[in-house]
Amino acid sequence: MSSSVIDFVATEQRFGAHNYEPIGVVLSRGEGVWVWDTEGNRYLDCLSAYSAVSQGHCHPKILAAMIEQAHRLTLTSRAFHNDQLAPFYEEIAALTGSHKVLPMNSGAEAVESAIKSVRKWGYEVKGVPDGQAEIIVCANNFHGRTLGIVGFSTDPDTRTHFGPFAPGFRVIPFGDAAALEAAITPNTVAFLVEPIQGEAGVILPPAGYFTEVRELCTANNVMLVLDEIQTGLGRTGKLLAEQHEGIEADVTLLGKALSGGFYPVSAVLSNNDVLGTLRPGQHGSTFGGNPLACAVARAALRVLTEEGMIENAARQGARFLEGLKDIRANTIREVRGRGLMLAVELHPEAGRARRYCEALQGMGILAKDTHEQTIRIAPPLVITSDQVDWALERLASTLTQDFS
Ligand code: IF1
Repeated sequence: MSSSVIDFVATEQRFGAHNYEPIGVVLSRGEGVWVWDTEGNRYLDCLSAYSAVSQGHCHPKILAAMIEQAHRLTLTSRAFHNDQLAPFYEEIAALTGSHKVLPMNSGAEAVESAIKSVRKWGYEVKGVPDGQAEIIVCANNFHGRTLGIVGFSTDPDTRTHFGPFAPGFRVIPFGDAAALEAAITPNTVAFLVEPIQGEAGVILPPAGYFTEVRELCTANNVMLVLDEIQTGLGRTGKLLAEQHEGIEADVTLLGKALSGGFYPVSAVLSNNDVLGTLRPGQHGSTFGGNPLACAVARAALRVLTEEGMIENAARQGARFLEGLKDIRANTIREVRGRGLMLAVELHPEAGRARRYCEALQGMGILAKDTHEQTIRIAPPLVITSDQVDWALERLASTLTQDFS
């Protein structure tokens, strides 16, 4: 690494909490699918900030909306109305077919807010005895890093030495409808699940699983809460991943690309029952629903739909998946994904996925490993066929090498 890169990294090491181990690149500029490091080297971003930059880096229309609003009004608190929140509500409710919206900031805040809301619904509408609400979650889940959420994580790195944790959660295997049926009790208020498990390594559900899940939740008056913070907003080739399953959640969680990567914006979307239980003073946030966040989110949703990004994600995702499956390499155990949410799982004897990500960096591609053996591939939804082919060439060249 050059001396300037070493300086940046050394300073981060010196002052920063060491809770990440970034790939050795210092980025300074982004545009569309491309990012540049401080040395001027260009990379195709195959992570998109974990699907927060789905609209492409520094999208000019989202930038313009942010600048225009920032000149006018950024934060009022919810003690007063502002002129961006109502249009944001109208536009996201129309786009997603939702009845109620709760605007928050980070994805984890949306998840925590959904947990509070479904519990409150359980006590006040379903009639669960106070303090006994149960929420079912899946093994290998990832829903954020707050204490409440890591309390029901099954990943030791995510939860070890952060306890004690809140009770009221049951863990079942992902993809097993019979396990869900067996775990439901009269006190179950919700099933919280990712349509595709992202951090677990892009784990797709078995065909028909969510149809059974939907039927079980309806039959048992259990709220189906789909965490679409990573899978939503076009990432899988449809607006929401639930559409691949032909079902509708009772509660949908959005974040990340809801702002196109410009600002933390998340939202809980639901039918009236769940969010309708919240009364003034019972939940809130300093920044939730602020005019700058709403203006940015409105622009992010607009470009996503008006510039055909969702359809492009379906088209280019199919091309990318096909191309990955065509790579003949002994290192590859499985290629999987939906839309532009893809993953290449390596055989254990091929060595750590991180090593291949480091080699990809040298080929001009930035990708991220997850759980030792899997390389995630999630470029911005604006990627073109030529750029997919460009990436496939370099992936093939790297994956046919052996870094064991
Ligand atoms: C990290 C993972 C991805 C998410 C889903 C909620 C949240 C996330 C499905 C919380 C956030 C981020 C967090 C970030 C890395 C990244 C991640 F590797 F951690 F698991 F994407 F897969 N639901 N995921 O994926 O949203 O509070 O972060 O806004 O913590 O390292 P957030």
